[in-house]
Amino acid sequence: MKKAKAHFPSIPVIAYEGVNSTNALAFRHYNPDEVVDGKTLSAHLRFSIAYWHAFRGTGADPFGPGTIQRPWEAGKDAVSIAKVRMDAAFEFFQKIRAPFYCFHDRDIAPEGKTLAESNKHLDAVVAHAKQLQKATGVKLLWGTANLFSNRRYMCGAATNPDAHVFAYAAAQVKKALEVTQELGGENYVFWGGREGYETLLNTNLKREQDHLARFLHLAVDYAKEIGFKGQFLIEPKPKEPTKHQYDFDVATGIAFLRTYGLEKHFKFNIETNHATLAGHTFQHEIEVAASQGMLGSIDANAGDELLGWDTDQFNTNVKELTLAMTSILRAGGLGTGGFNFDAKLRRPSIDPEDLFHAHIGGMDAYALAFKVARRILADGKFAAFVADRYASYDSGFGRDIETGKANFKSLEKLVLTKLGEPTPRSGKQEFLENVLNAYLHG
Ligand code: XLS
Ligand code: NI
Ligand code: NI
Repeated sequence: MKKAKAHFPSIPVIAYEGVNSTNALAFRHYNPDEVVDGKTLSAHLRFSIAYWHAFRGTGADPFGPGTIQRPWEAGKDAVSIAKVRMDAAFEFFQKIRAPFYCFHDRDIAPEGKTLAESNKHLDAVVAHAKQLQKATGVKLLWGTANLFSNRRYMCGAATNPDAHVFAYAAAQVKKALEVTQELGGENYVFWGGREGYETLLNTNLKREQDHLARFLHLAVDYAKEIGFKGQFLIEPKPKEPTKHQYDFDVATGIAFLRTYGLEKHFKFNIETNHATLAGHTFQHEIEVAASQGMLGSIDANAGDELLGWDTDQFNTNVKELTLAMTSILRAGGLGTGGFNFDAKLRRPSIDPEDLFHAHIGGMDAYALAFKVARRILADGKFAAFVADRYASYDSGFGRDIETGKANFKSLEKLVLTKLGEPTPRSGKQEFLENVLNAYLHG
């Protein structure tokens, strides 16, 4: 492959320089080559760049069009522009030291006038992506289909009241699965897009949920048919764009999958900002998924405490990330998943360099959280406290409760004849919060 022209000529490959570095274009905590437990940090963290934000985000908001203008967004036809943009993207992936990227079909190739034309565009750009992946070693963490931007999807895709739209969405996901497989994608994500509703005055909720489940079954069947081995992931979100999104949170997702017999085929892609929109912490959502062996991957970002929508900011809150990391590591990690920066630059952050500062901050925060979480788990102080708190279930009548040997009558007899009144024990929350702070701030 011929050497492409540099799109970020003034920016070097980002190096790890350690905590004392004052170089804004260096990592202070993330050393991709550092070996921890026989594996590099890069292999532990599996960072991924979200194509839609990093290379299709323009800073547009409801009050005005985009502010971010990239020099490579110029040329005659949309497919050629898409290829040059992709060259810039892969240069970025390499310079920021991200081993993975993620995309929606329509992020990487322009939609055509017909489905056949869209598929043709996609094939042309996927061939280019395949070459770039081979040349750089950057891999596809997951692919997905954009089933929410085009006006045909204004009332949903799989949950659209019009079966014609369901059929179109099915055709689009069929192709998205094929290209994800072609590019060696390790997962495939289903975020609900507009799968939800605005008002029950025009909506049959039960039928829409049945249709969503039918759609997911068709996807499972087709993946099997073509031999796609990637992990299927549901990405829950409670609201936005619709008022009531069907995949509200992880718990709702688990119930939905079990109701429709889909639970064997899916895990969860948990996004920090979606967790907070649902009124949960990031760690809560991780813990709920992990409790059922369904933790799949992370969309790494953050919301704003004062704003109630998906602001998709880069997360530099080491405390929040440390708590999340303890749950992820306790669950045995993310498997084929990774940490995908589903996060965008603020509207006034228009320099190409800002893309680097944003991701450096995110990667450093995660790497630091990873290290602190490992220390916390190795020390085992919280684990010992929790184990002791539940110790009454380890033997005697507590064990009988857990194993199903006790019943209401036997327990009543026990209380009346032997146990009497329980002695309350402190939960020691403030003490534990101080222990946590000592890990974070020394
Ligand atoms: C939107 C979602 C979206 C998914 C991929 O809120 O986070 O970006 O990650 O469709
Ligand atoms: Ni996301
Ligand atoms: Ni989101």
